[in-house]
Amino acid sequence: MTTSDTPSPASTKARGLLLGAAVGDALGAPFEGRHSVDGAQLVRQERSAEALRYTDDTALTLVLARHLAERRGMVAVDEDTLAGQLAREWRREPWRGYGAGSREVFERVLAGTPWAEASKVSFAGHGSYGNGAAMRVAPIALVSAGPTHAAELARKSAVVTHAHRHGQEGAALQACAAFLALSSDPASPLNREAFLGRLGHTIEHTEWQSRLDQVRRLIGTSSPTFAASQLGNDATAVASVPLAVLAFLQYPDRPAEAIRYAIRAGGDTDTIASMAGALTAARTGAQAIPPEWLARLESASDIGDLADTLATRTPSSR
Ligand code: F2R
Ligand code: MG
Ligand code: MG
Repeated sequence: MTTSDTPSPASTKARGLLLGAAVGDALGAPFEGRHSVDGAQLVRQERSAEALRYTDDTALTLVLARHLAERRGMVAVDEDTLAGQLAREWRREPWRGYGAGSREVFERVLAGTPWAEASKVSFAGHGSYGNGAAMRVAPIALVSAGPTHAAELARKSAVVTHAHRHGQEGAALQACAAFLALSSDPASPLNREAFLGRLGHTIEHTEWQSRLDQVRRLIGTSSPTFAASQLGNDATAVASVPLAVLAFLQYPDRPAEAIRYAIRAGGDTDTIASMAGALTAARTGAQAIPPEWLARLESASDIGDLADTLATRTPSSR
């Protein structure tokens, strides 16, 4: 906060990024795994008086955010420290709904296996290409000096649990998108073509390039289920991060609409809505998130305080 107690623009955007991620996760969580979600079901969830409980997505996003906040003046991401912090968070609250591959890595890390070995054991030695590294990565944007740096730091943060290249590239794409959203001016219309072009420049893998081409073609598609049928909406990185980017590009200035679009697409609703919420509210700032959602969100005040701390952190040079 500034001395006058008016949030600085950096603080408002940092709050948007973290709170948008958490509220998207919590609103989407009850629908995770559904083929699709109809409007009436979503309206009921939006109007309920019940607390909005977040899942593993936010739990691990907050671990990474605290990791970055603690490392002021040091290398931004320390893999050994981060692996232990993520694993201990899982042990503290294992009921948040973790992916099986991540659980296996955390168990091994807690038993003393180095993360570089533990992360390679899952999925018959291939390592995970799940979206678990992408879903937690958005805070990286708050300490990055540019989109390429965000992607580099994201890969470092991802590799401790997701040994497969696609798991890491998903995190790199989401972090790069978060950086671009955070540094965009909400007073000017978003240049979607330039945004996608910059993402494509950072992520060179052909599989990801073709997903970005599909996203470009789908902008303006009003049906989230059709978008999901083209881009995928499951718990793998390659079939979820592009849909979150599309939800953002559909509604770059309306976090609630981007989150609704992501949830109505079905599939991995908590995760895709969390990633879309982080991107959209990082651009608009937290004041664009419906206040009635934030009033119901678990730990919203602590999440906001953590965002304020990160907003004062100068970009890491490493
Ligand atoms: N796990 C869940 N949701 C199901 C249970 C929730 C339930 N409501 C509850 O309360 O228990 N959601 C969370 O998991 C996703 C993030 O996953 P993460 O951390 O990447 O885990 P994992 O298991 O490594 O990967 C997810 C899936 O991707 C596929 N996959 C990954 N690598 C693979 C490989 N090499 N070969 C084949 N398949 C691979 C698998 O289907 C994994 O299960 C988020 O949705 C989060 O919300
Ligand atoms: Mg989850
Ligand atoms: Mg999920």
